[in-house]
Amino acid sequence: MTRFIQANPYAWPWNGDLRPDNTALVVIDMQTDFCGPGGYVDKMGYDISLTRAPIAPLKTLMAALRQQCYHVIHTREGHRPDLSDLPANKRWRSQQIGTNGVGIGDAGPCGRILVRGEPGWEIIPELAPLPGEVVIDKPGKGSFYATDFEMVLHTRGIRNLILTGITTDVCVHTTMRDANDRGFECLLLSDCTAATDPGNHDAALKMITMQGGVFGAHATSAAVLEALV
Ligand code: C5J
Repeated sequence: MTRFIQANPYAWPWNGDLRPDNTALVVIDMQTDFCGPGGYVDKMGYDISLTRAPIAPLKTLMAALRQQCYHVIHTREGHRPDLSDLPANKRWRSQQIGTNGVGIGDAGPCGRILVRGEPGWEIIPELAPLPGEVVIDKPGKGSFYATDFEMVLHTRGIRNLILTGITTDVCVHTTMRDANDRGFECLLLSDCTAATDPGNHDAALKMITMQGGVFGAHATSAAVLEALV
């Protein structure tokens, strides 16, 4: 039996082979530092109502997919407390905007910014992983670089990735592009992702639709629920 989700620019996945055991919901970086008051994005002066917008639809979707036994995998961007995995240029750039020189690794209202173990680095309670769900800790924007994400996907026989989280144009897109190059079939959910700039979110969606779906496709969480639940 084949099964498809209504998506743009094609009904997803390409081959209709959509099952709980070969498909994962990937929830990227829903951490206080990216969407909570006093976190990194808030400190930079961006509007966190934008990055908080995916929380409600994602919560509904996660509950529905968990009930159907789909894989749920979470990621967290963050660095070791000694900052030995933080490139100097990444740190320097993070200190340039709106933060009065306070950037990644420095103390902020939610602890040291994007440092593993600090309150701001934690996944927000509304979307907390359940015991047994895989959490990938990544030092970069993409979920594959310097992590065991690909090994987990292969070990579990996962071929299809439903990508959600923040931010659309940075960590979600980087992960999608990299996953696509590795042969995974990717779907990005427009209402379960967000950027710090709405124009960038829209542009990131449009990019996906080029060349017949250059990195995969995008859809809404409603389309997923309609097809799978
Ligand atoms: C950023 C992310 N934007 N999770 N990280 O720095 O997208």
